[in-house]
Amino acid sequence: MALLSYERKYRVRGGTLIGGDLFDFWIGPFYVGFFGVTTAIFASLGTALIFYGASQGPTWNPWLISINPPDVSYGLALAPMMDGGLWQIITICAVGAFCSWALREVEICRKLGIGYHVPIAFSFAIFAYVTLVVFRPLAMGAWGYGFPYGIFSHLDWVSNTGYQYVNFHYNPAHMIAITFFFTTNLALALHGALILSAVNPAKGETVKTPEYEDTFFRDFIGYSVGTIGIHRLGLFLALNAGFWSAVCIFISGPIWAEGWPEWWDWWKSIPVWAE
Ligand code: UQ2
Repeated sequence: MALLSYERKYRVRGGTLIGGDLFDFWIGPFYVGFFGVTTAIFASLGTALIFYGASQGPTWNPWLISINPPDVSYGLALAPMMDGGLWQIITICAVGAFCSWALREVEICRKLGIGYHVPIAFSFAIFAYVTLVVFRPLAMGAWGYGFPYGIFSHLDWVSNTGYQYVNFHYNPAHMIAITFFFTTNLALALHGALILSAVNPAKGETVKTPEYEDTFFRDFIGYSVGTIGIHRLGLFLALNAGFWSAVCIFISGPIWAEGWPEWWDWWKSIPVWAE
């Protein structure tokens, strides 16, 4: 079915979670929905506040603009607007926009009668962000532990936070997260290359079927994970990368407040070789 006639068939009422038929319409190619409206409101307000904060700051250099969280001395209280309050409201707008975006995906899935894999996947990214700016600051007792909204400033935050735990590469959850990021990269490189090798042939050659893809890997390593399997594997690897990233930063501070290299001292005190 051609895409345009298919769109006519699926662009029907229903599937909304809230608001009934009220926001059940499209603007051009974009589905709106209640959560399209809330996304637009949160995103516009958040963006406007970032520009307002920038206008009150010392620079318009896009690399150096930074909206900073309050000082840790404010704890979990609301801070004055120019002293971290803006960061707090912008964080609420960001979480509101991201969650609205995920729920808009859910409504589109319901309209189409497809699974919720895409919004579930996106929710892992939201979870990682919320861990950084909400869960970990809550667990540590101050909004000041969130990261600043600026290009260079957030890089400085990552660097400083890492060195606070001496060598972040000794963080076991960080090790797991990195391993998942790398393996995600390997899987997508293999998959992208394999698909192109079969369906984007040289001039004069024909497009090859999935049997060729399977056979390549059977000949090569004696195993093919399969055409659905590679997508299950890819989703599994990518979600774990995001999940363990959230774990690795959450345990730094609330669970383990010393340097990560020292964490491995348990290894030296295993009775077999410890005196
Ligand atoms: C595969 C397959 C695909 C693929 C890929 C493989 C036909 C089109 C890439 C090969 C992948 C394997 C063997 C798993 C590798 C494991 C890790 C952890 C990277 O067999 O089926 O479908 O795209």
